[in-house]
Amino acid sequence: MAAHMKPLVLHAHATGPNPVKIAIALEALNVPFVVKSWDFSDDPEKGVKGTAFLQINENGRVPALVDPNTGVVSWESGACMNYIRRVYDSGNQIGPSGNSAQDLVDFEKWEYFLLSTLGPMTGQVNWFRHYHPQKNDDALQRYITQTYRCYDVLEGQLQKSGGTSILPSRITTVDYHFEPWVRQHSFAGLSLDNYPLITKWLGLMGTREEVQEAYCKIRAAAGK
Ligand SMILES: N[C@@H](CCC(=O)N[C@@H](CS)C(=O)NCC(=O)O)C(=O)O
Repeated sequence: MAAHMKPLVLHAHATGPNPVKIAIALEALNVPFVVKSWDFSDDPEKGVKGTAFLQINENGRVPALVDPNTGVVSWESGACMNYIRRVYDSGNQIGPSGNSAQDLVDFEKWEYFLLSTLGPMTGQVNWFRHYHPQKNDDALQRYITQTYRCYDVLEGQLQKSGGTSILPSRITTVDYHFEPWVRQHSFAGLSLDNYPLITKWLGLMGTREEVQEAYCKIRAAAGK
């Protein structure tokens, strides 16, 4: 990256999975960035539902990514990731490895599967397990079943690479999207015992420098 580049600002949370994906991608591309950590309150200065943060993202959720080099502000992890790829991955290090119509669809379908299904289903497990004020076992069970169904689909896909990457060709942002959600399985009370390839893939992801650095920066910004 050019030495004169100003660091991007990644708005994040101490433990929320979605900002982690963006930190991993920025690390992979050596794009300089700083992390600003928020809590989930409506505190005007510190919370994602407070006035300061709502000026960055009117949806009141992290990640948000501010790029002082271009003036672009993005939010929704899918949009942040696509922005990073368009602007900072001109050598295509982390995008789809092939250029055929099928390669591009394969890449997008796995990203969308995480963004629309595995991530939100896991999020609902977390909600009904940890935060919902009334006990609701039916809802909890529904989302547990749906998340395990997603794990079944992912386990099947990982057979194509022997558990080394979600797209068989190489590690891409698809892996970065999945990593923090799958890593939080135990917080959601979910087990990987029936998923040997997911277990292998998660172990390999955890050894990667861009992943380790991303978690370090997000934790440090939150004072953890
Ligand atoms: N679909 C959004 C989800 C963003 C999201 O839900 N972020 C969580 C943290 S991982 C959040 O900010 N939660 C705050 C809240 O629920 O109020 C994305 O992919 O970025």
